[in-house]
Amino acid sequence: MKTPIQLNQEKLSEIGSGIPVPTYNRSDNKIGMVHIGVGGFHRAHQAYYLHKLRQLGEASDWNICGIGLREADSNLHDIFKKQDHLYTLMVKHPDGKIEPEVIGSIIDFEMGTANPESVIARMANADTRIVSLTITEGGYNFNSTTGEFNFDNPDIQHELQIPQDPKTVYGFLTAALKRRRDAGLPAFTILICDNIEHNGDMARKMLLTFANAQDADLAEWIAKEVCFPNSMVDRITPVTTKADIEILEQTYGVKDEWPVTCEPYIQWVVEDKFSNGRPEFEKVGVQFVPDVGPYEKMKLRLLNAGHSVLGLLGVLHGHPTINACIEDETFATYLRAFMDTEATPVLGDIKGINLEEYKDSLLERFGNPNIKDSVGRICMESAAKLPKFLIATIHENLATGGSIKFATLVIAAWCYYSDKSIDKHGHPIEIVDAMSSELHQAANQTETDPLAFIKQESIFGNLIENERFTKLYAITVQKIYKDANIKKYMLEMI
Ligand code: CS2
Repeated sequence: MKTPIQLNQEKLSEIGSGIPVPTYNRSDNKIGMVHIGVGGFHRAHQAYYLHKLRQLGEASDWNICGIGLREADSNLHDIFKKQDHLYTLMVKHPDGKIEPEVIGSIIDFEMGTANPESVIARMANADTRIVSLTITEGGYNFNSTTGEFNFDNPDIQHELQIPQDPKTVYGFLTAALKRRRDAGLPAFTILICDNIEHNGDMARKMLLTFANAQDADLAEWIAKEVCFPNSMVDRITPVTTKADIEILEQTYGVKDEWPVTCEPYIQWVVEDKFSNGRPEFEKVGVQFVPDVGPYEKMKLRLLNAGHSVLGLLGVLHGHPTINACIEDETFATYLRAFMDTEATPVLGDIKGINLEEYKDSLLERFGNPNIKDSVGRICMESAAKLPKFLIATIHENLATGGSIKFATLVIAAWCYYSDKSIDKHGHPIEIVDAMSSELHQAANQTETDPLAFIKQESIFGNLIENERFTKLYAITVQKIYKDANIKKYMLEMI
């Protein structure tokens, strides 16, 4: 085997013809977008769309500067430094084919933890016209049930007292916007790319609440000047594995310490309201619409909820991946039954979309055998995800008298998982959740109080007061605690 080529700007021309590389100039260009939270998803989605646009010879003013606000981001920072912010996107097709492409649209990366002043200056720079975010569903610092901003967070308290030393997105955004206002510069757009219904409206409400506590005049200026388009984002992006890095080295001769893998499907639907211009993303397939609401609800309640249904039931059964779940007929049938009888009836009217086709396509995407999306990734941070993905559907079905049994089994499985951290074979499961100790504590009381888990108000709201739900949940959770034979209980329902 030849020595693999280290991915960086200088070596780009040595990369073989099997891998397309950026053909645009990356050195002499402006940064127009600052992105907070450069995980795999951002690199497979927004950065990919911009790369496509740049390959067309356009958008040279819109390059991305990534920002890391967590210590853990310094790993990517160091790798990006070696690789001149280049990385490989490996698109994995269901037939086993892999399409790698080197992406060049991110041209800088800064750590907010190391140098907050430099990050504020970057956002306040006249060239920056959009600040976009993927900081995960749990990153927005609000209570899932009440929707209210959480002022108890010590980082929020810190930045309210010392605005020049921001810690969270709220501190950084207000510091930068204040500087722009004081300099007479136009505001940037705040573009949220996380899986939250009305994500732009939510971010607007949170930022204004925070800004108001800091400086009421600034809050007023932000309310008037900053646009927060809602957006629906979609591309399944599994966690990169060592095997992916090896395939890239051995089959394609490229040494990239952190490539990103994803499915072929990609979608981005955005409301066309921007404070200070935007790239012509429509040229590369982004849909601009007046109201993104129906698209986001459909995606969250079918795709994301569908993932959680498979993930939480699958992890207890011992399925390692989402595609392994779909290969199991019981899981595929159960998922479709959940979608048809519980998720779809409360979706309302989604004009112009054939929901049957959409659901068929989801089963196909989940079944992509080459993707190997681990159930572990899906179960991560369930406390932040499930209120929006699944629990909202239960609430709505309770209000309309609709079916709740498929979703209830998932909640009961989540309780068992949070309590025991083992699958039905007794194999340990690693739980990654900001609320893992609260979840464990509540779940751990199930044997004496079967309803203990759903008493967590910040996750379940007032579900505990609904007798129809509590009766079914109590029976279901007690069954699972008997033998954890999740498949048996799934089969009883389909
Ligand atoms: C997943 C999403 O986080 C999750 O549980 O459902 O990451 C999903 O893969 C993406 O939203 C797909 O667009």
